[in-house]
Amino acid sequence: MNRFKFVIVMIVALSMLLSACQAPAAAPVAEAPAAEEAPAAEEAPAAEEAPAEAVAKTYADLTVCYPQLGAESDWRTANTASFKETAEQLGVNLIFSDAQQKQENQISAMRACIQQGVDVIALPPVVEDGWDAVLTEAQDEGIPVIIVDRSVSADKSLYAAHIGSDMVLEGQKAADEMNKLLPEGGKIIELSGTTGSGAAVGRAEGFRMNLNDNIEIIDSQTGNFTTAEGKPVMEAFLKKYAGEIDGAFIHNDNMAIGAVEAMKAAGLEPGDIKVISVDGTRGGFQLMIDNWVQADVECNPLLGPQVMEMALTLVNGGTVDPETLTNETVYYPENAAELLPSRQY
Ligand code: GYE
Repeated sequence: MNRFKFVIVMIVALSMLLSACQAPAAAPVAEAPAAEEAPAAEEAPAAEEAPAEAVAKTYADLTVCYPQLGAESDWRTANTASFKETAEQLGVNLIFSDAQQKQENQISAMRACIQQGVDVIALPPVVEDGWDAVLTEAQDEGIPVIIVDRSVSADKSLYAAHIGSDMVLEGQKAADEMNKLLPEGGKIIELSGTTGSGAAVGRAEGFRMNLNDNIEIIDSQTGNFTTAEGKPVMEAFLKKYAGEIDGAFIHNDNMAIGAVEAMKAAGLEPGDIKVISVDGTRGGFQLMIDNWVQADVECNPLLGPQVMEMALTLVNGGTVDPETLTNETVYYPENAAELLPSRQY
């Protein structure tokens, strides 16, 4: 090998040696950031999850205020029982009160709950109007309010959600039944629920939407959803319109019970006046079995589980459906006896 060849060989050997030395050096440099990134990426979500898990409330941490509107009907009794039983089963601390159908009592019960710093207020409003001030007070304190059963006229931004029945739809269903019972038309009376309540307003509206033109509502009075007040109203109707009444739309089963007492006292027979009632309570089923009521539009009071679930979602910062309407049907005398034993209210 001459000198020139020797130099070439040495250069090639040296450059091979250099690149061989560089390769392992380059590898760790390239890997290093990846190795650093990996644990960082894994740690990040864990660090975020930890505090969320630590503050997530369970039913046992929850205090729910339920300023019930009253005890006017079997529907209401079942609704109260649903809330109390659900709270007990889940371990929720329930602050319950009975406003005896007075809005001012419901408002002061709500204020007491706000002062106490409850987690959630579930409000079954006796009437639609007049809630803006107290809803604003709850909102200012960061207490979410779920409107239960009847609706409010307040702006939707003042409460988290509404869970309850579609009262307008119930009225429409009642009218459809009346149309079937009086195909030739006729004169009917309406025994309505508490004046200004979402239930009475919605049912009256829906009923008028669907009622045939040949059926005339000759009178409408409130019986405040109670048997005690429904009975004298029906007595007065029967006196005033003796022999004229073909049908009655009665906004709940308890008033229907009172109205039937009045009809019996006036010497009427089942079916002389076609009666459509609302609720589907055991009392209503019994009136169907005895043929005094020809159809009962279901209104479901068992709202406790849904409301508690929503309350928990709200305190944990979750989003909820602003409007949850209950699925309901219509019951008839034909299978009332068969269904009565399985009725829960
Ligand atoms: O129909 C009646 C009760 O608001 C849906 O109130 C409720 C009504 C129910 O007194 O029986």
